[in-house]
Amino acid sequence: MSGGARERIAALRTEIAHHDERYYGLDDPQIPDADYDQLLRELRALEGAHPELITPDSPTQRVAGAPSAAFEAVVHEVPMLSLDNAFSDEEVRAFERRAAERLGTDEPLEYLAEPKLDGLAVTAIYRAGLLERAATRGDGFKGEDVTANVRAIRAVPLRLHAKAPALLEVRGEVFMPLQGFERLNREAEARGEKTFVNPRNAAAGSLRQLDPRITAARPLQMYCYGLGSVSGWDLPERQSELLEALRQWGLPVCPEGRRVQGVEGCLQYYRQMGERRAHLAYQIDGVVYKVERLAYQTRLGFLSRAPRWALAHKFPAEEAMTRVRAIEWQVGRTGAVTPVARLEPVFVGGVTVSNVTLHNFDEVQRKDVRVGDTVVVRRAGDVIPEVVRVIEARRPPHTDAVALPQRCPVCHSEVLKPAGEAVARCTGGFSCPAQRQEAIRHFAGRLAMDIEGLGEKVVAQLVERGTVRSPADLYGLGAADLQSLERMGEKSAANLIAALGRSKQTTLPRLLYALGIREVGEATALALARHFGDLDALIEAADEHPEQIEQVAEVGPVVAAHVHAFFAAPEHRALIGRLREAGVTWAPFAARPADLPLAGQTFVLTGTLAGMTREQAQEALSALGAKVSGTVSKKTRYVVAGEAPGSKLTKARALAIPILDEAGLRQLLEAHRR
Ligand code: JCF
Repeated sequence: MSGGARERIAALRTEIAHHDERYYGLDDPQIPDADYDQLLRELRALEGAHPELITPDSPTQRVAGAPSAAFEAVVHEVPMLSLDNAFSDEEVRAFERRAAERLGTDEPLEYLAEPKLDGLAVTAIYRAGLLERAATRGDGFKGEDVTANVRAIRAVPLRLHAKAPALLEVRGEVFMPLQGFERLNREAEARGEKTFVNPRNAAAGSLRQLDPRITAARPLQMYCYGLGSVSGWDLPERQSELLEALRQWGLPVCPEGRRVQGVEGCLQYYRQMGERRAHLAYQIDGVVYKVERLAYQTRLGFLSRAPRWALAHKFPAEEAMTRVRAIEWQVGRTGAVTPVARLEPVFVGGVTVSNVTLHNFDEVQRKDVRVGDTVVVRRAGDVIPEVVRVIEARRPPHTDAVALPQRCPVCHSEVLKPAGEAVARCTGGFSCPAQRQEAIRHFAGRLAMDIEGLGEKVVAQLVERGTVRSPADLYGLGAADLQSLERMGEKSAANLIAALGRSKQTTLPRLLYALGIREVGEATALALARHFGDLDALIEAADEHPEQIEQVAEVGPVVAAHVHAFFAAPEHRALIGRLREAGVTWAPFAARPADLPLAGQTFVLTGTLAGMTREQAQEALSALGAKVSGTVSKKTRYVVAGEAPGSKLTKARALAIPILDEAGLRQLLEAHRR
């Protein structure tokens, strides 16, 4: 009486395979994980009652059999090639020239461009549509049989759809998406186990497990990109059609592949991918170009180990190793004493890095970075470079852990690190030349008093000579003081004096920002200006009713305390007095919300922005008078769409509401900066 069960089992298997494909192959799941698990449970129960109906391609049989003792060797019938690498546009152009020459054509070639996944190459053989064997690349000729492990990867179908060739060997990359990698490491850390260095190692380690149950528990993905042996199928004309066929048979293929025209199309794709790289769900280390026409691929053939019809165009490596020459402490505007590693210069992420901040003492301790250490430095996209970790095996003998300086390296005042805080600070205040210098630089900055020509080098000299001790001293500078500075001619001195003169006419938000009150950025300065209208009102509140400061929108107790403390200090009151005496003026800040540039406009945010948090975007917009709302309507002025936007974007399109990407938002904010 297994007739009904037989049908239900078949239906469940098809349905589960379908959801595996939706999830892994199409990145578009149709059902929640819990529902999927329920299907699997039902199938397991039915198979338990009817063991005679179990077949190897059942999704319950992904992990079957005992752990093996070793991996058997597998000889690849068609060798698994590597790719030639290009590191520059010129090398890509040379690749195209060589290919065109061999083919005897002048027309630009067409290519299939795709990301180069950072995982490990695997080959999988399907016979009569069933996964029969899978192997690693090994040396390209001989790999290891990892069938049991590859079967355990849900991204890899155990059975192909109908019409798959009698024999199909597909090649692709097994990798670990970043989210899964981070989760895996979090879990390992929580158990006190060793973490994986990067997703590539995690994928490789997961695949090289003798117990496939471990592989099954790892979040692996596979994207197929080519073929090995095939029979029972006439190859299509193009690489893109080949990939489409793999997709049709139910195999996962990277959705980012594109047909591009000529070398310029390749380079454009490379740049686009370079920009998107940081936002992809997985790591890539370059892009791959393949000549589209398979007939051309055949004619181009191979040179030793690599095809002449494909090229890997690498991104600059994001990680590199170098040595720490010194660890120094820098003193910032607010006295924060920050450790900086001086490195042997190293080319990473497309630039040469020789200094990298270690952020604070806790981080130095956590990473245990020491002078003489070999470290891994990472620079991803435009993110500031960081020390990822120390290679302890390369630590020279007799090193000491770094200690927090007791005294400021610049002014020798005491350094204090309040318990529970990460930041240590020099207690010297304005008496510390480093703090003075940074305060003056900040004061002169573009978003503060905007004193053109007063750059870092000029400020450093003025402070060093003692000509300028406080921002107010700037307004007493004469041509003679300036002309004697290095690389300062008569002309630039005159320009700087004119710029100083112009800067005296300022606005209250600029002045408040320029004062350098801790935690008061430009948005907070604007909020304070808007709330109090004039400086005297703010000072009065700070003196008499400090609780009023907390009532300002966007100002919390910490910021309020800093504002209060700032105006309580006599030297700050003296500074304000001297600025006024020097002729610095600002109009009372009359900006009622209606006067702000984006007043009356409603914005809606959706998706993730790369360079700012949602709160920052919200704050910046509302500082300009805009309203930020959660729902799109006809009245919405703009929808700002980041990565992975939601249904708000769909709605915006339906209502024909203008859509801004992150660059557009930045432009708009910049245009309205005071
Ligand atoms: O994504 C990759 N790592 C990748 C490797 C993509 C490809 O299209 C490849 C490859 C290695 C060899 N194609 C070949 C022929």
